[in-house]
Amino acid sequence: MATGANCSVLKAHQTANGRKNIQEYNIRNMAPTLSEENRYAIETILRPSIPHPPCPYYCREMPRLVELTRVYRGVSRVRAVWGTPRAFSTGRLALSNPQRLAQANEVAAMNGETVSFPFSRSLIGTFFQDRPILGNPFLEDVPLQSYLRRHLPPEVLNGVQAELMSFGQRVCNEVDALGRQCEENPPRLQQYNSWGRRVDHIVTCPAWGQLKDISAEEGLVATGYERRYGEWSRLLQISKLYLFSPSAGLFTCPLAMTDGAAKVLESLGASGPLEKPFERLTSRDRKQFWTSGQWMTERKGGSDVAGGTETVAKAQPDGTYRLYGYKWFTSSTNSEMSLTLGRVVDSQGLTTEGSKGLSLFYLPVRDEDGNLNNLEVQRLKDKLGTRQVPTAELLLDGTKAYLISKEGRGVASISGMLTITRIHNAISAASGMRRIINLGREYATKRFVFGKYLKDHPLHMQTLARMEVETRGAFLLVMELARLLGREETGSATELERHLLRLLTPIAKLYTGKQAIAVISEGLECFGGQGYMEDTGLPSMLRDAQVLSIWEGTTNILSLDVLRSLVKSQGQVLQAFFTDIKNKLEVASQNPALAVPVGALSGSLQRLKQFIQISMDRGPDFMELSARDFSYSLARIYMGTLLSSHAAWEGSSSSDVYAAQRWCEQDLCPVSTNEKTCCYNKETFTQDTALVYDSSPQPRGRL
Ligand code: UCC
Repeated sequence: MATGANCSVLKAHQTANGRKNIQEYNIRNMAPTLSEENRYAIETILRPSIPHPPCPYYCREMPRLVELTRVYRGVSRVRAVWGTPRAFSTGRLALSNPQRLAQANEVAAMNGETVSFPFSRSLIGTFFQDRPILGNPFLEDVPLQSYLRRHLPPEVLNGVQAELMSFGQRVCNEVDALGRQCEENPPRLQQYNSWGRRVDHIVTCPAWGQLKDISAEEGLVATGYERRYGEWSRLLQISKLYLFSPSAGLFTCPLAMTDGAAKVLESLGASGPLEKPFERLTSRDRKQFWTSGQWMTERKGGSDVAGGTETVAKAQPDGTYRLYGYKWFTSSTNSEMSLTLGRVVDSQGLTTEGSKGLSLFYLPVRDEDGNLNNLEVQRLKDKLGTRQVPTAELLLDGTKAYLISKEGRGVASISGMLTITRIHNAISAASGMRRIINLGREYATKRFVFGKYLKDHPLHMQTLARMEVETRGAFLLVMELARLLGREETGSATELERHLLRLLTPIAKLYTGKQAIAVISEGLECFGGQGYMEDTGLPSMLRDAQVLSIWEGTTNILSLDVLRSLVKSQGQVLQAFFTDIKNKLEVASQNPALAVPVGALSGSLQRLKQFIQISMDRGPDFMELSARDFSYSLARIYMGTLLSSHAAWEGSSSSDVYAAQRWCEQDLCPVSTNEKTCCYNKETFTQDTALVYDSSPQPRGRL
């Protein structure tokens, strides 16, 4: 039997039933034109006993076959001569035509070979596009490896690299499949047991529990608090989270809050009633490990916490409190504990309005007997993405809690938690971008279209390269936060670094969240229609990314937090920003290849300074209206500086230089550009409102 390019044997479906269908069809349709002899030949070759080796080239043969069958109609016998390979699509069209197939079968039969349907009921064709393969995400991440080599002292580097290498393998071999299971088996609420008793049990899939175990074993929270590597411990922890996040089925959400809660408890001394929870949150023992919730959002909203919190706290004789309220959005609600805000009721039964009335409480979700702590799960939220995470509405109805801040210092005390969860948010954003690029570039090496692989199409590579530049900027900003956090927590941070950490946290959260949505959306396009198919696992990446600009403070709320940090520090955070950039650019300017990006950054810094001068004369409304563009400007300038600084390092590559050059081609200071067009003037608000509502009759009466 012939094989290879000259083979006329088409791969047949291997079931006997399938063959029977083909056989019957052929004989019935070809009967009028077939001689007795040829009909016999066809019946013989379609017998199930004949083996059918695969032939990937069969489609290419078909145009020639069609030609031959035309000749065949006029003559009684024909010799099969196979033609030059042609395009697949032509062949496939020919094969999908039953008449031609029948003729092809006949020709092949006379040559002693077998032809059968590739697209019949029993055979779905032979071309299958290979899926993108996830490799060890550490091995595949050159920027991460390069960053670690640049910053870590040699005695730390070896240990960190080895740990990340083996963890990367675990992510690829084990975590990725568990994350997928969580996506496919979302949590559900079992409100009553079989006997009608209210139980409010949140049922998660086994994979969710396994991810919790892995998180404990790998020290995904503990690493940040054990401080095995001193100031570099956060960098190791955050690198691990960065590898873990895109595979982890959103288990990163409880980890973010757990890390945030541990930070708050540690800063409060982790003693008394806080000692045990702190140990649990930072445990590596899967049986001991707890996760924490962060219940801040009530019905009136999650942004205006000071104005929206209705929960009240009644003091008890034993020094604890009972909470009464309704929490509208509580994530990872099956955690063992939570931190939450409430208003302490005074002896006259009154509470204080606004931020000054809010205090911070710790509460265990269940009592010693395993019963819910006087709270009811009203329902699970129906979300666009993050469906793996149980998110619920909760009624607190006398929930026992411990006051852990000074009365009225709730927001200030929980802000330590917000810093951590916002950094986690940025980790998820940067790592989501990295994952879609890694899959996209792998796919580009095996997807063959328009005569070549995707990787050989310049326009496709341009798209991926633009995504890569965005991702490198985000990655460096996240790593810088990890470095600063590690230094702050070990007492080695300078004042400048502490200011930078405060300023860059909201900037990183707001900017990388937006980047992730854009880059991942673009990334889906790299797979064509397959990027839109749920069972590829790709669409959930976009759905999950959409939350990154929403939870833990929306883009506008975080822009206002940037302003808060300026006001609270009396401008010192900005001073630190300018000083740090100046220092980094001085070093980068030594490299002639970086002259253009350094020039662009210096120019943008000047424009930013001028804008700040202007805004100081214009008052708070002007600052507020420009807050988002202002934050974007800080983000772009700082990320460009980090890219240039990394490119100036002697161990950098030409790609690092190229990434810095490309980043700095964009408008690095949009706030200055927009100020020139009077975007932030008083009249703008009126014009914006008129534009938005235009001739809409409904709200006109209310304006
Ligand atoms: O809970 C949610 C979902 C949970 C799921 C989490 C999963 C995370 C996973 C991530 C990775 C996968 S969502 C809830 C989201 N809500 C927020 O993030 C709140 C957003 N709103 C704000 O951030 C607001 O701006 C507030 C709440 C901070 C505004 O409150 P106030 O009370 O009006 O603000 P004040 O009066 O300006 O600040 C009160 C104190 C001040 O300190 P003192 O009194 O010493 O001057 C501020 O300096 O709090 C301090 N403060 C801060 N300190 C406020 N914000 C900060 C901050 N960011 N850092 C340091």
